[in-house]
Amino acid sequence: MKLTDYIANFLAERGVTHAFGMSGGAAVHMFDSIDRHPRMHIISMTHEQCAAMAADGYARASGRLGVAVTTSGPGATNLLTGTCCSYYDSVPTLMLTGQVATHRLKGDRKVRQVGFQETDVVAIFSPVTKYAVQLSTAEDIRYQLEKAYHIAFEGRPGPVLIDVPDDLQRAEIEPTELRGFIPLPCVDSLAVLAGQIGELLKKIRAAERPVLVLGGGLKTPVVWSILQECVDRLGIPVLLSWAAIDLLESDHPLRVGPFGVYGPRAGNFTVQNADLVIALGTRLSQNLTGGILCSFARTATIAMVDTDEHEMSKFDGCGIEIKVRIKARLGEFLAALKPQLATWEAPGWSGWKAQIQHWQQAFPPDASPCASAGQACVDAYDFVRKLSGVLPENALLFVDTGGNLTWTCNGLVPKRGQRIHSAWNNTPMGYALPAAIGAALFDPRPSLTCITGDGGLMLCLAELATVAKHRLPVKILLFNNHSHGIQKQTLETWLNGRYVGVDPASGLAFPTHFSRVAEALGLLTYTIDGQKPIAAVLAEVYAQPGPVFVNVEINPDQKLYPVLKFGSALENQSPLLSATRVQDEMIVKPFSQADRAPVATQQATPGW
Ligand SMILES: Cc1ncc(C[n+]2csc(CCOP(=O)(O)OP(=O)(O)O)c2C)c(N)n1
Ligand SMILES: [Mg+2]
Repeated sequence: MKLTDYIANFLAERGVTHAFGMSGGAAVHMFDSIDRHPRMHIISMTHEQCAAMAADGYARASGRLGVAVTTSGPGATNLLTGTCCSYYDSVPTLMLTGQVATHRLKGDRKVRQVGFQETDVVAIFSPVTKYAVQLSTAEDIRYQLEKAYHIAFEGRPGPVLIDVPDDLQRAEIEPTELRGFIPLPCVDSLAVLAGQIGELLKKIRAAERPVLVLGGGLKTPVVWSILQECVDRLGIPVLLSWAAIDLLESDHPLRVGPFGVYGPRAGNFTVQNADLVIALGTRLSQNLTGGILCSFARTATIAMVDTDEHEMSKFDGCGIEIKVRIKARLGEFLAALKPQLATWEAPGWSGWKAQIQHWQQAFPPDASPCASAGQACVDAYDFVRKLSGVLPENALLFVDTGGNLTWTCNGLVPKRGQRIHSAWNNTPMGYALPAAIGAALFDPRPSLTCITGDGGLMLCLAELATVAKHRLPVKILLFNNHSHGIQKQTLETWLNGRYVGVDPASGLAFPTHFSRVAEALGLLTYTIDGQKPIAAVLAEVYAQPGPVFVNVEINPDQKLYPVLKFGSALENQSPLLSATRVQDEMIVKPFSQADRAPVATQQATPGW
C-alpha cells in the first residue's frame, strides 16, 4: 500500500471526513490519497493559515481530529498562527506537512537549506504543538500516526504535527508488518480524586459567597450534560469566561454571566466579593483577573481543577494563591463529583444570590454614544440582542476578535444548545471565517454564523470564495465599523487619541464597499444599517438555505465599555464609578494601591 493511502485510511477510520490545505510539490501525494479515499474530502483553501484554522474549527464543531495538509517551506510555516489557536485553546488537530525527500534534507550540515523549500518545520512548531516529528522511515508511519493521534486527545488536548518527506510519501508499505504505538497506562487515582472532592464540598458548604467559574476547558472535550447536572445540584452562582458563555443558557437561574477586563460590571462585583471561587476548565487568564493579580477575588479561597498542574502552580508567588488544587480532566472530575452530589443539599445562599441580582439590575450594559445625526448605522449591543432573538437553539457561532467579539460575548443571550467559538487565547484577526468553513463542512446547518470585524475579514477575505464555491450555508455578519475599533480605543486610552493605522484616515486600506467584494466572490449580500427593522432583515437572512454576507453598519464610535485600565482592580472599570458608589457596592474592602503586595505583577497589554 502507498504510504499516503495509509494516512488517508488511518484518518477515515477515526471519523475524519475532511482535511484542509493547499497543494504544492511536497504535498501532492497526500492530497491525491485523501481525495481518492471514498470517505474523505480534501478542501482547498486560499491560504494555509486558513487551512489550519479550518481544521481547528472542524475539531471544535465535531469533537474529532482537525487535519490540515500543506507543502513544505512556506506552505508549512503558513500553518503557524492557526496551530497556535489550537495549542492555546487545547483543540486536537494534526498538521501534515510535506518535506523535501530524505536524501535532500540538510541534516547536520551547517547550511540553511539543501532541498528546495526545505525548512526545519519540527523546530519551528515544537513550542506550539504537543508533539512534532519528522517521519524518518516509511515503516514508522503507523507508530507515528497512532502516537500523534493519542497525544492530540490525551490529557490536555492540542495540536500535533507530522512532517512527511516526499520520498516516504510515495513509499510502498505492508500495513500488517508495521509496529504500532502502545500508550502507557493512566495512573490517576480515583480514590484520591474522590477524597479531594469531599474536602471541596465541605468548603462549599461552609462558604457564604461561593461562585463557580466555568471556562473553555469544559468544551475540549465536550462534557455538557454531566456539567449541567452537577451545576444544578451544587446550586452555586456561575460565572463564565467568554469561552464558556454558551455552557449555561441565558435563563438558567444560576447564570451570572461573564466577567473580567472587558466583562460586565455585575460579573466583576460578583467575583470580587466572593469568599470561595471554584475554577473549572479555566486558567484564570489575565483577561479574567486583571493585571494586578493580588486584587483579584482577594478575600476568596480559590480552588482550581485542571489536568495541567502548571496552570495551577503558575500563580505561586505572583499574587494569587490557588489554595485547593485538583489535578484531573474535567470529565473525570465531574464523573467523580456526580455520585457525591446524590445526597447533597445546597445551602441556598439566598442573601448572596439576591445581592448578585441587585448588581445585575444596577449595572446593565453601558450605553454607547449615539451615532452622529444622519449616519446610517446600528448600535452593536442592540444588533446582538436582536440577533439573539433570531438565532435558533443549537445555532453554532464563530466570532473573530476585537470589538465584535466583546459586544457579542457580553450582549448575546445564548439559548439551549448554542455553541459559541472563537480563538479565545490566541485571538488572531481572521480566524472566524476559516474556522466557520471547517465547521460547515462537518455540519452544514443554516444557522451557522460567522461574526467578524472589517479588519479581521481583510486577513481572510479570499475565503469568501471558498464559502461560495462549496455553497456553505454560513451567515457571515460583518461588524463594519470602518476601523480597527478596539485599537482606536486603545490609542484613545494610552496615546491621547493619536490614530495610526486604525482606520482609513490613519492609514488602513479598506474596500469602500465590502458587499461588492462579497458579491464579486459569489455571495448573496444584505445590508443592515438601521433603515429597515434589524430583526426583519435577519429573519430573511436566516431563511436562506445557502451562504449570505451581511454588511452590518456598526456605529463607528461604539466603545468597548466597561473596560479595565491596567493598574486597577476589577471593580474599578472605566468609565469609573464614584469611589463612594464602589464602596457602597462592595462587601469586601475596596482595593487601594496601598494594598498592593510587593509581588511580581503580570504586564498588561492594553488591547489584543
Ligand atoms: C493577526 C493579528 N494582528 C493584529 C492583532 C491586534 N488586533 C486585535 S483586534 C485588532 C483590530 C480588529 O479590527 P476589526 O476586526 O475591525 O474589529 P473591531 O474591533 O473593529 O470590531 C487588532 C489590530 C491581532 N489580534 N491579530
Ligand atoms: Mg472594525
